[in-house]
Amino acid sequence: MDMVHDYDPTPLSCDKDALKESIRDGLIHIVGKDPLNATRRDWLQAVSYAARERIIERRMYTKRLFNQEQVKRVYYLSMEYLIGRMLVNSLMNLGFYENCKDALKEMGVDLHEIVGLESDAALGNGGLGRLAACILDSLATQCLPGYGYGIRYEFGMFHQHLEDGEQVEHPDNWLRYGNPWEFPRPEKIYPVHFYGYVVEHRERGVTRHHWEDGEEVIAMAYDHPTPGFGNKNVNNLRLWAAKATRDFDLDYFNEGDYIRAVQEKIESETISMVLYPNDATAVGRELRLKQEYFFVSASIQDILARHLELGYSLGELPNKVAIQLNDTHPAIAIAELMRLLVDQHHLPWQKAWNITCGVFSYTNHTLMPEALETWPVHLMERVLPRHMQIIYEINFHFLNEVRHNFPGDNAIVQRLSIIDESNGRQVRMAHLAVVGSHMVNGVAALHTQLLKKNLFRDFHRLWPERFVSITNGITPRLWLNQANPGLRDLINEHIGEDWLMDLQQLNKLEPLIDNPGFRERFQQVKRRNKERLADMIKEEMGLTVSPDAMFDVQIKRIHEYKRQLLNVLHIISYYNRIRDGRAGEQAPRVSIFAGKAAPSYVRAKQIIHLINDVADVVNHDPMVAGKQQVAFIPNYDVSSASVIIPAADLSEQISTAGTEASGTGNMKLALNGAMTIGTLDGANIEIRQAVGEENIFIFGLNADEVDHLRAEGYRPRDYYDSNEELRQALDMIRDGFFSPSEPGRYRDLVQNLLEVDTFMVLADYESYIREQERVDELYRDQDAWTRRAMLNTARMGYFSIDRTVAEYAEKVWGIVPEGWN
Ligand code: T68
Repeated sequence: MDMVHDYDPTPLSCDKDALKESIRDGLIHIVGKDPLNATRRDWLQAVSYAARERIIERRMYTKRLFNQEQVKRVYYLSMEYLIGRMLVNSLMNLGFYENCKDALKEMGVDLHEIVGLESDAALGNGGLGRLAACILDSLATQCLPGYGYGIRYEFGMFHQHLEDGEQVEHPDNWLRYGNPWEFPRPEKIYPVHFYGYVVEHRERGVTRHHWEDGEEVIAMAYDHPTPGFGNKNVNNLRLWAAKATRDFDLDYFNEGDYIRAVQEKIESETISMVLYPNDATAVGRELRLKQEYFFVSASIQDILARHLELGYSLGELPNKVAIQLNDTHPAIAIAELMRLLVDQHHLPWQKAWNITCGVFSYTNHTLMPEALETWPVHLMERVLPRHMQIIYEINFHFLNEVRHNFPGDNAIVQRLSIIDESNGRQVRMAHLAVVGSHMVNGVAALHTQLLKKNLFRDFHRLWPERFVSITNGITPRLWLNQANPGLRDLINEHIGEDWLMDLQQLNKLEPLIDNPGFRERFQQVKRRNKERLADMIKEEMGLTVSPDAMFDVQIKRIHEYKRQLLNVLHIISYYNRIRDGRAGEQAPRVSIFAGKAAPSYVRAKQIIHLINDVADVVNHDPMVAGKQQVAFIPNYDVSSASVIIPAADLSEQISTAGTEASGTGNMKLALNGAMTIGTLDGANIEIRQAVGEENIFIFGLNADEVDHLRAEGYRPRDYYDSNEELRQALDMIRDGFFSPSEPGRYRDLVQNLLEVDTFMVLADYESYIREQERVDELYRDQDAWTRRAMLNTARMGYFSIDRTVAEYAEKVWGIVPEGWN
């Protein structure tokens, strides 16, 4: 037989006529439709296939090159990827968006009209999942050999509907129409084991462990090639779907108990059925632990198989493989790699441990106690009995090291232990992650400082060199180039396109702020973006908002620490000022919210309800007509973010200092020329440094002041007693002014603010209101405002995800670009 491995196709042409032919062929031969009566969705499928054919060719070459060059690879392990729509991204990254648009046009199809039919790939909750997607874009764009691993959830992030102002969740059946961007790999399958027990036996003087009985599920790979921008590099995101072992068992067909076999199939396949919609809280459910182990085990098996297939030895793992843990969700990977090295490959413990620590590193995304994952020892023992033993052994060696370093200090041993004995015996996944990694990073400067000072204080004493700060970033390809074509074109006209790969180039815009023509164009772009958003609000909610007003935007998950309530208190106070004739000459404002609440987070859902109740009153009050409006845009996702962000004038980043690890929405909004009002929290601090103090509105307590106030005994009621406007706003909420049909609706919410107020909303109220007055004043001078907004865009270069990823590559992964262009 002929050798097939040097088969080389002629790369498909990307010119207009070739694309036209591909699209037409795809429509007929893949989608199976007659062009004469194809629907818009059929065309969408056909175009997607035309892009897919070209992506996969490049993927093949990239893979060949990486193998040939014997590169070191980084594997990003993440439970979440918040990708959004793929078509425009693919066309732009591949560089034939325009050709494709023209090709379609000649066939009577408008590309703009079909892109909106694609479902968002919403396999994530919020910032953590979106960061993973931005990192994949950057790895491919920078020709870095980086691969994502995750779960192919059948149902992603729920769809949020509003019914009478309340959030109602609907399932996200994103695969309903098929997914042209994935390649199922039925041959890439790995068994994943749960439950059972461990048997020990001696073999030539060593104890061996066998994990026996229990259940087995098959993980099957689905590949999602991820093209880089401006090059021909295509990396891969491999997502695992759970399949019943029976599917792969021929006996299945000959078996009597057919119904039971099918039931088992359903039970196994539940593992990858649905994304847990919780952000910033840990889920203690067995299914969640099984999801985590399921994708981790398949990924580690796959990584080892590739490593060995390429002819490397296990000892070379740290030279050829880096694995990044996106938070602790995949931290069980540390125990899994140890299990495979020790139990299957029979490496001695210490050798296996050195390899493991050399491979892993861990990104922490939160300090909040409720978000720190711990698993009850009894649960871990039942579901993953061998891993529990391995964790004990890791802990044993680790605690010996601790005792050696801190002789006689028993308290530190307890504090550092991977097992928390104080709380019904729990495995602390963050401790496992730190112990098994050679690098641990926070996601912004303040966050890393606080990690060292609080959560990982003792670890930092033990291993100071293990901790680094790597500030998050965002991809300018999506968040400026695609989302804001008006601003993109304006920028390109003046400084060219180099900023797409080197965002620092945006500083070349700085001198243009003194150019009145440019300022006017910048304003016009913002205006058109606001009109586009106003159209969306009209279409989705039936609300007419005026693009003349300031668009004051808070878009993010609904959470107490993010303090949507502080924003609401300002809205109510402003409303009262207008009604009492105390407002003076204020600029009209539209307060825009969007965001989902975890379905089980009662207080967050109540906050959504309150925002909508306030909106209802404000939007119907003739006394404030033309001066104030409130809009809660339902179902916030990557696609709606791409419309809202370019239209924002003001960006609300108002979390209690010390609670938001970084934030990335803050970066997207500032990059698109919104001014920030924010606390000294997360990356806001670095944004202030980058854009300059005059170009950002900072208010409120800083992280130290929050600590001190808490330590000396915070008394929220004092603020209520001493500030009349605050008192009036809170009384209105409490007494049912915004919920006349149910006056007691928010009584407990207000009560909680007065008595507990964990996130110090009342303490920051006054300073927030004052800063909002400064915002208003500046906004009324449109020219001055535009200058500052432009400086925000010009100075956000640092927050490119390419800078972030380059830092990981250098400081953590030890990988270098391997390019072909
Ligand atoms: C976010 N975390 C941080 N978590 O809140 C944000 N949590 O400050 C930061 O910018 C971002 O990560 C990226 O670093 C999250 O989004 C989650 O979504 C999450 C999901 C499951 C469990 C816990």
